[in-house]
Amino acid sequence: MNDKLAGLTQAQLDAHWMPYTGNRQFKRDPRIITAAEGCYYTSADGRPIFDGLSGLWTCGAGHNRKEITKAISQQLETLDFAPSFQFGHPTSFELAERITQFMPAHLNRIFFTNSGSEATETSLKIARAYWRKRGLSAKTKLIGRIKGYHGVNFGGVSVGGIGANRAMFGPVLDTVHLSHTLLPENRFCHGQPQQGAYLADELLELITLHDASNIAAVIIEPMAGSAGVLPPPEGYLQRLREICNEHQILLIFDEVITAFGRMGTATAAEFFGVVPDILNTAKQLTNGAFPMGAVAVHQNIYDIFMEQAGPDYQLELAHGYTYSAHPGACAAALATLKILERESLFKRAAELAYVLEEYIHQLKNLPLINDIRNCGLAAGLTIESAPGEPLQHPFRIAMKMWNKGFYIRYGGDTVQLGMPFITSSEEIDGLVNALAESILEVANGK
Ligand code: PXG
Ligand code: PLP
Repeated sequence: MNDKLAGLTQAQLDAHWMPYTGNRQFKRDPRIITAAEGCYYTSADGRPIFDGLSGLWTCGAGHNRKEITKAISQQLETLDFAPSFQFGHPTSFELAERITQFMPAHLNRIFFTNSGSEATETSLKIARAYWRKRGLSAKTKLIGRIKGYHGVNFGGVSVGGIGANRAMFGPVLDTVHLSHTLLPENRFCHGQPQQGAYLADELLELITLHDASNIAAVIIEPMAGSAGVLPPPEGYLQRLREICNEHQILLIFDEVITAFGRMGTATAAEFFGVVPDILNTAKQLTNGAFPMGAVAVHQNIYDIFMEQAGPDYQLELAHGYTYSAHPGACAAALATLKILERESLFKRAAELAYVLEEYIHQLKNLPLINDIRNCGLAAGLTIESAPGEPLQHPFRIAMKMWNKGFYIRYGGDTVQLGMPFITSSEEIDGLVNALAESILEVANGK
């Protein structure tokens, strides 16, 4: 019976304050994963569990890719750690140049972090420092968007637009937010909605109010992930880009979920045809096998830092993490990019995106379903609230799915899917059928 616990004691369970988890519920009824291979986990009680979210949007190439784990172990056996402040190791330079091959033209200067949250902080600090280097030190204000998720550090929650992530933590940075783009008229639309490009013009109002001379950057997820998979309305990103250009405001794309294949392309910038000044990545970069983020910066921005510094031994940017460009992470990323390319996994994700789109919208007429959205190999469903308990239905649906052998994400009033790029149409069909069953069970109070 207790094999569900993988031999753990209650004291061990209690000792770990788990992130973004209902700790009390989890420790009463743990969901422990002990192994993974391809698109499947093994649960502690020995069941195969289909990975409907590619880890946490991390493992598109499938789990336990030997090429990646070997590259990491070989690298660690040769060089376990090297300081990346003032000294370097070959793999980080090789990786930086390799990443530029996946980025839009000119986003060719790469700053390494260990997570998406750190990528956010790095991009916001570079944006502010850039204007200061240009003699425009009043340009400090940061603009985010409602429903945006940019990680959990103070900069990230300041520009972030999910109330629950900010509510408990007191004053944050001085930021303002654009409206989100989830419009009722776009419910159940397939892919990018037609309505809503006009929402980008809100940036003009913010500029009127705060003045461009005080604004450093706008940061958005080109397709919002965590809030429930919100593809941008047609023309919206283009309009934001134009306004940023006209008013000398940097545009930062947070592509922590979208970069390296989720959209069926290397980046969402490529998918939507809009190029930011700074592009943040993490997650899929190492296929989840090692923590790493990377911030791709336009060469013109980098050049300003190089030109506007003192003697050449002086720092151009007082910023960096102990583990920036960790050798193990660099090896994992190089091996991941090789697999993504060799197996044409972006193309495969793009093909599967059509399958997901077709299947997921078949759930439209089920009870509790208020909206369904899809873009790339990702889908989000908005679930009707239980009276007085807005979070209960998604939680119960996800628990039913776990019991049926499927891992999906639930959060807020949504459930989300983002299966590995190596999955099959049959597996997507199986997942969507199980989801339909689970929704019906919850709707019927089972
Ligand atoms: N930006 C974006 C757009 C993200 O999606 C982060 C920054 C922060 O990355 P780190 O590595 O610090 O977590 C994220 C992370 C989910 C889920 O289930 C999404 C994230 C993290 C965990 C779960 O949707 N996004
Ligand atoms: N706190 C202390 C006391 C430190 O010495 C350091 C790094 O040297 C940090 C925090 C930051 O750690 P990291 O570079 O891993 O982000």
